[in-house]
Amino acid sequence: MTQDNYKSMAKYSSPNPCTWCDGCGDYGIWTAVKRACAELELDPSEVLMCFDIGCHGNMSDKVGGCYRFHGLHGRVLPFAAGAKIANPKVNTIAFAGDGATFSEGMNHLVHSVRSNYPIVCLLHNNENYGLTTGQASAVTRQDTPMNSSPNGIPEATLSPMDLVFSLSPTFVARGTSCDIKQLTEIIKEGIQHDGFAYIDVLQSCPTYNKFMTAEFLREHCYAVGSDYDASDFENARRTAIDTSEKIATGVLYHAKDPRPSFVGRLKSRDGKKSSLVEEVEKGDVGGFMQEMV
Ligand SMILES: Cc1ncc(C[n+]2csc(CCOP(=O)(O)OP(=O)(O)O)c2C)c(N)n1
Ligand code: SF4
Ligand SMILES: [Mg+2]
Repeated sequence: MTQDNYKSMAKYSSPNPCTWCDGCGDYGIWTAVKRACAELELDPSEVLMCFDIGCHGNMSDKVGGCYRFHGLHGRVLPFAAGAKIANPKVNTIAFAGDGATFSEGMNHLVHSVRSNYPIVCLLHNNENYGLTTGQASAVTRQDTPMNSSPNGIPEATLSPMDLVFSLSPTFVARGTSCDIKQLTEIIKEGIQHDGFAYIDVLQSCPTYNKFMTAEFLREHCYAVGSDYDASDFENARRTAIDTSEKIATGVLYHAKDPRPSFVGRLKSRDGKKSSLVEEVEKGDVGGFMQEMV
């Protein structure tokens, strides 16, 4: 990072102290996202960060400068997509948790991938409901004792990559909270992608996830090499899903000629130079209300 990048990164800082536990992977993700925005030389006024509810969502006032929105549990993707449709010029990043996204917000994830909303989804995958003190989420490994399920959960564990690849995504990546440099590069590529960029971040949660520790991640994850062809869908799908021995990280799939994003396909916006937010004006709904009476 250059001296100028450090200065730009400071534009995204906040006076509020972080409240995450010592060793929490959220610190790494927090650093990587600010660094990515700084290295892309994005002015904070060009960035919107949307947060779900959870430990990760507590980042909403630990970053500053840019636009921020802290929504309801499981609903960050529709908020982020709506904001992007209203103002496509703003780079929009949605921070989501595994608990929220793969349960309450599952429908939103499915429709976000198929809609190809041009936003980044940074999935803080710590394999549990962190904020509510360590309950099992849909991606918690089966048979792992968790708070409120000391014998492990009876349900099968959901594979986020299997799910996302079944929905014809245009961008899929995996990073870890321990490798900030790699995660920064992934986020930069995701921001520049004109479509839905799903980034699964394996995040350590030393307080409640005793299995996927930082040491585990360092030992089991490897970065795909420079000879890896991220435009090969079937190979990407296999590489992403097979975590039996080692876990591939990096940009795993980036469609070469991605289908147009949701915003690019909106016929009603064809040829418009302005954005919806610029078109907002006062209207008289009196007549309409009279008809309703
Ligand atoms: C609709 C709804 N259900 C449940 C909750 C309670 N709740 C708040 S945070 C949370 C857990 C969040 O887990 P996750 O999304 O994985 O985020 P993490 O805390 O792990 O970062 C739960 C269950 C809520 N606020 N709203
Ligand atoms: S409970 Fe886990 S995810 Fe939440 S702040 Fe602590 S270490 Fe981080
Ligand atoms: Mg979680």
